[in-house]
Amino acid sequence: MNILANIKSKQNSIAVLIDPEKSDNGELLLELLQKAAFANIDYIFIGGSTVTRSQFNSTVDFIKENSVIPLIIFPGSSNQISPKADGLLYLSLLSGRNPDYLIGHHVESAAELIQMDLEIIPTAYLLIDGGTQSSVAYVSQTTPIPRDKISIIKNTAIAGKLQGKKVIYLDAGSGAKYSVPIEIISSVNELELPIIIGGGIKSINQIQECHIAGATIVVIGNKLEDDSDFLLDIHNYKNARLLKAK
Ligand code: 1GP
Repeated sequence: MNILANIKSKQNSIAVLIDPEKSDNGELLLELLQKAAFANIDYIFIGGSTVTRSQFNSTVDFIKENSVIPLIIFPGSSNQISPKADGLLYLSLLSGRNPDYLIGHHVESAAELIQMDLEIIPTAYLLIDGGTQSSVAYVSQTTPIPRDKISIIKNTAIAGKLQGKKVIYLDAGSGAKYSVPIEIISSVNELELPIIIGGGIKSINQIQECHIAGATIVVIGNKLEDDSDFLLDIHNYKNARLLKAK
């Protein structure tokens, strides 16, 4: 499957984010994958801020053995790469000014990555203030863009588009108190690139608002760690949208 073509052709998608560091319980992970299949989840994202290579590889193996949902790497560092995944969000943390996350990790993994049969998706990654200090902000030692600075956010996304990024990921950070504001999504949507939204999404209402504002993929992480039955609500939401589209 061509992942980018699939992303472009499918609005109203939902991704489940799996952090290998928090997924050492095989039974729970299996249950999550089964519920994700039932909910018709479009993508599984895998990645985390502080994951070891062995944790990463064993979680990729487990997911691939137990799920057919496309697996996309959302890497926190250069060691989070695997040819067994279906695609990789090749993130440039454009909201920050830390060269390690703009080019450093990319150079570290380049020789290995180019040998892998893995679809690379150049992604403008923008951290937006979500009301708490996120792991990404702490680990990358960058400051998120304030949530009321819409023109800075839009200009950063435009710069990403001009650099050739194919996707824009707006992230309020895992466990954010406030998710990315709807006005920001609508404004960035004018660039006509697929938009991924994540961070602090905990309700169907939030998912729906993001989709209506133009989000192509909404990512759910934390909420499912506490309550995997939320996938049953997602199942109903997806079915209702499908019926409407008919
Ligand atoms: C964070 O976009 C993801 O990078 C998901 O955030 O864990 O808050 O859902 P949550």
